[in-house]
Amino acid sequence: MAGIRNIVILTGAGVSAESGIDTFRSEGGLWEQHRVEDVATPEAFARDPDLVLRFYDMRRAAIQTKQPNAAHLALAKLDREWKGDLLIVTQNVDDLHERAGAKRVLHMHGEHLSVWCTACDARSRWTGPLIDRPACPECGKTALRPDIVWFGETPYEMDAIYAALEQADLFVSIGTSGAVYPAAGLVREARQAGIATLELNLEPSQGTRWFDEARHGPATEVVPAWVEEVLLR
Ligand code: BV8
Repeated sequence: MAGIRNIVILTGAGVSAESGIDTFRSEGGLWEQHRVEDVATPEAFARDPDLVLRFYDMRRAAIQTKQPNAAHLALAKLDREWKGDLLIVTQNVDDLHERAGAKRVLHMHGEHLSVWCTACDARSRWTGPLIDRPACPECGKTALRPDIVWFGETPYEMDAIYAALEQADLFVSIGTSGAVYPAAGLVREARQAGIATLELNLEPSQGTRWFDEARHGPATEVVPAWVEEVLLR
């Protein structure tokens, strides 16, 4: 890890798996229980808003009963102690990185605990259900939707992500299958920029060949071990 100053970390559902939050593409995962086209696209929301709202109401409630795991806590420790730049770009829509104490976190696919008013564009923190069409706290209209980036929608803060990548010396991908773009393409951007790349995942991801190094195992084991190593460098 010599010469590493600035780190960009990409996390996916695998970092929250051991906290009891369903991943998407594993056995019995979310996309086995629900078709993406039925619950995670703007067209689905227009076609059957109740189905989509119930899907997100269930998940929003579920994450509030879960706790951060050792991987979240290790990344929060790295965030606290790392003297250089560090950005945790998460595809996850849970708040476990923040509840573990991480500060430099960017949710590129939105957040369960945020709602977006399609009437006034305001985002508000929200912990309850949306199925009963509550009024927007800002404008009072009943036009709230999950503040989640659905398929076909543009991920949040891509400019900030690419800017952080330009300054990075190390790109670490943790707990993601590498199935969804543009997140899955970040490792290629990193590699083309000559940045060192490391994959920490339960098993080889779809993009594993793009990584200089890959360590496979449960996040609660491989992530704390890596954090200790990089803090000792
Ligand atoms: C975009 C919110 C343009 C929803 C998500 C046709 C039409 C329209 C678009 C497309 C199209 N074809 C392709 C696209 C692009 C599309 C895409 O990539 N589709 C894929 C399926 C081919 N992407 C988009 O539409 C994106 N928008 O492209 O806009 C654009 C492009 C560039 C710049 C500007 C604009 C929007 C994508 C966002 C979709 N929303 N989430 C919700 O949460 O309900 S994506 C969803 O999948 C999750 O957010 C997650 O982020 C993402 C990836 O899943 P993972 O996190 O990787 O989870 P997964 O289950 O797949 O894998 C878990 C991994 O963990 C596994 O590898 C497993 O081994 C590992 N693991 C498990 N347990 C552990 C573990 N690892 C360690 N320890 C463990 N214990």
